[in-house]
Amino acid sequence: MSQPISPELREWLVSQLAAGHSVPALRASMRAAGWQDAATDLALAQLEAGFPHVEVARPRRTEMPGPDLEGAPLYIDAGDRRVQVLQTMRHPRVVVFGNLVSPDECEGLIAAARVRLARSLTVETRTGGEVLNVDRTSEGMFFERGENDIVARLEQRIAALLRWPVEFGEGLQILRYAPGAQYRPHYDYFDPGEPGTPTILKRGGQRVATLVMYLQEPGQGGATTFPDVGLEVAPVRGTGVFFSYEEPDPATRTLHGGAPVLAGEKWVATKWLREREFK
Ligand code: PD2
Ligand code: ZN
Repeated sequence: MSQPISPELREWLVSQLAAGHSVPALRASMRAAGWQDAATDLALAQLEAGFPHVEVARPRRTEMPGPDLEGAPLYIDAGDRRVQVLQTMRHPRVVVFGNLVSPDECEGLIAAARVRLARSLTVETRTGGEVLNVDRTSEGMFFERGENDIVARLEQRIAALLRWPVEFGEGLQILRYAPGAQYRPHYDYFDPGEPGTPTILKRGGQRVATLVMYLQEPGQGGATTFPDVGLEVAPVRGTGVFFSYEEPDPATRTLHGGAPVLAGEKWVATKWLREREFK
């Protein structure tokens, strides 16, 4: 039936897991080394069968997306751009970035998205389907990953900035908020208690982090709010707010919302990061 994994690979996997590397990180390393995901999954499953003490099925999440803040840098080299670190918070983990998206990129994304807008749907964890959500009065659309040059460039930049593989990200979502539109406070992870969640998780696992990038600032209102900690991030064009959540749990304090736009139009791009490859 299946081939046993080689002693060398087994030894390497055990040492990596023992050193605290997560299964997603191992999968990324193995992919970089040319392994197919199916082979990786098989190797990890075989390892689990032989080493029940190694938690392969539900590892402690030791690796998370996020910028390298070691040494309290003011700037981070994100490959093609020097991104500013404007503000950081530990719990919840929130980082506000400046110089993240250029004015041309903002305009290009808006122009490509505008013609494809529809009233925003959210994933409904009750069924695993998509529904119109009264809590979200914006309009939106999704780009495929790498769909056009701007999207591809931005995805590479985000991967470098947040140290998370491009393949672990969902397609970029664009939202437009007209005056009065808002996004009531919610969590971005999928509620583990809902019956539709296991179906959703088959594709890429849980969401573990969010990056909201501001493409057009409204005249007034439209902050991204974190009600648990009283934080409001101003929707300044070209900047973005990153937050991460190790567990799908309110204890992460990542409840957040989009405050009502009071004047003008607010446009954002959201990138959600999953724990595994999102195919
Ligand atoms: O547009 C926002 O500020 C916002 C707020 C909360 C976006 C999202 N959530 C999201 O896209 O999940
Ligand atoms: Zn959200």
